[in-house]
Amino acid sequence: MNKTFYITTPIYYSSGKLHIGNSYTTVLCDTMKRYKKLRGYDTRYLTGMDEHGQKVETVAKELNKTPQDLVDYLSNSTKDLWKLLDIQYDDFIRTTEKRHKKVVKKIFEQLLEQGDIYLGNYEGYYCMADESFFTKTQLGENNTCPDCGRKTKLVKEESYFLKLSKYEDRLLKHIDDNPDFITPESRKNEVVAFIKQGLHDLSVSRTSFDWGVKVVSNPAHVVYVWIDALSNYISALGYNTDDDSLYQKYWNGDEVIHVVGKDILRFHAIYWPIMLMALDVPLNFKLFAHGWYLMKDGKMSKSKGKVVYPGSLIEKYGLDPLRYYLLKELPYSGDGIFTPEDFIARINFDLANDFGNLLNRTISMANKYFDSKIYKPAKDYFDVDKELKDKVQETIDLYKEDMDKLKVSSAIQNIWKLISRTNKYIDETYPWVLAKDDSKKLELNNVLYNLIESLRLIGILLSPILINASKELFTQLNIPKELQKWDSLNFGELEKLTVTNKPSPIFPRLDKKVEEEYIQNLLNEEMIIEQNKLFKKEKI
Ligand code: ME8
Repeated sequence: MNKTFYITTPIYYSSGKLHIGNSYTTVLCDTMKRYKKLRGYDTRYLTGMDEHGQKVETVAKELNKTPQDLVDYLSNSTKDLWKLLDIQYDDFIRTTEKRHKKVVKKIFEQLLEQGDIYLGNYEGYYCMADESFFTKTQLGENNTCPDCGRKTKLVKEESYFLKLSKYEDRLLKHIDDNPDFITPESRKNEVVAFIKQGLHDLSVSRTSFDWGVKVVSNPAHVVYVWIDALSNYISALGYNTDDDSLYQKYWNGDEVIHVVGKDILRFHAIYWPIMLMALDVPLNFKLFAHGWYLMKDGKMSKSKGKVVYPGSLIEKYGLDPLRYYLLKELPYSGDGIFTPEDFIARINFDLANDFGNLLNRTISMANKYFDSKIYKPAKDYFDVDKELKDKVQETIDLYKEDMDKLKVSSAIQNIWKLISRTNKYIDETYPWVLAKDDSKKLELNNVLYNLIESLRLIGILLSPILINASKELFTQLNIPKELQKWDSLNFGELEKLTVTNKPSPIFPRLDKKVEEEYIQNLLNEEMIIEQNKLFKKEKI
């Protein structure tokens, strides 16, 4: 039986249109799903929408719409976006769905019956944008939210509480016993430091608004949106229902990964495991917390207006450049800054010059010198043949290591080192000189074979990342289906082939100045248009 792999994105708030920051998380998970699938895993990819909470209720009111209208509109627009980004999710959960609410209700009642949730009174500060509670001492100046800087509101109400303190030691032990429970390491350290300050019991219900899952035994209370939202990871698998086969298979399977932004790690690394411990559900998951995409002047945010939308970039430049940019430019444990200059530079230098040109030159030479037909050589002819093959093997090994740890940016950088090495191989073997001497036919065939074989393997490694370009590479080289698979990831499996005689550049070079200006204008214009569309003009 194949090993299982279950990967999830956070479920996004239904309070505005998604931007490239949210798209990053979704593309990253998509890439991981495709990678694991390529390696033969039985994969399941869950994403969805967080549709309850005070923020949704407030935005809907501002728009003069019902919350249901707003969440229906945003869930459709999000699905359209994922289609555009060619996201291969298996399930899209919405917290307003019956299947989800049923499970949340059961979870809440069970924890209440067990005494892990109890009724008390809450007094503290609430940040609606983050749907988070804070104590006075945690706040910034003028009672602002320590996470996002917005004004918080003093809340005094009857509330249910979840006993976090009871599970503090067990949680610390779990983190200690499972060194890769939270990665990167630096983020894990932040979580441990936070827990060690001592956990206060968490307010897990609200009475001052309506838009949420009602507590069954006391319907004046609505379940706190984070308790509701976190449950999606198992409600979508049918946990605690008549048919829990997906839950048994994937949650209790081999690998479960929740990918989250650093802003919501605390909820996933503290509240979620404690909920599961209380429910006696195995803590089978790992957490990967990534950084943010920033604009030059701060974090991208749905409500603050500093945003880059993926739609127009894809329309103008195609899908792969955006996927490449997003996956490459965010370092494993830091933040990244989106600029039009970098976006165009990545297309021109990495995609068009280094990669596209290598493919194009190789095919043109195969056409010109061998009427498109290339054979596997009987032996190596040059010292650099071995060097190239060693570099290919090293790249494959590093790729596996990186991808298994979600270090996709590093995997991409190593593939580009191989691309550079392959380009250098052309400069070192002088195929245009070999072509002038009829007695060097075998040497020349050897050069072209090695180039094509390197490109084939590069195509396999890139297939979870550049989904269209890798297909185009296989098509233009005429690589048979079975040699596009992970099992064929060995130099020399290709025997012979006839490449296309009509090569076309997979990434055309762009005019730097014109395109940078185009994106800059797009950013300025779109911000205004989108806000108007969503908040004023468009019927939703
Ligand atoms: O927090 N750069 O939803 P959300 C990179 N509903 N990633 C970013 C980003 C940026 N600038 N901005 C957002 C919520 N993200 C809750 C989650 S899960 C049970 C509930 C990504 O719509 C990042 O992954 O605010 C972040 O955690 C997620 O979008 C939050 O989206």
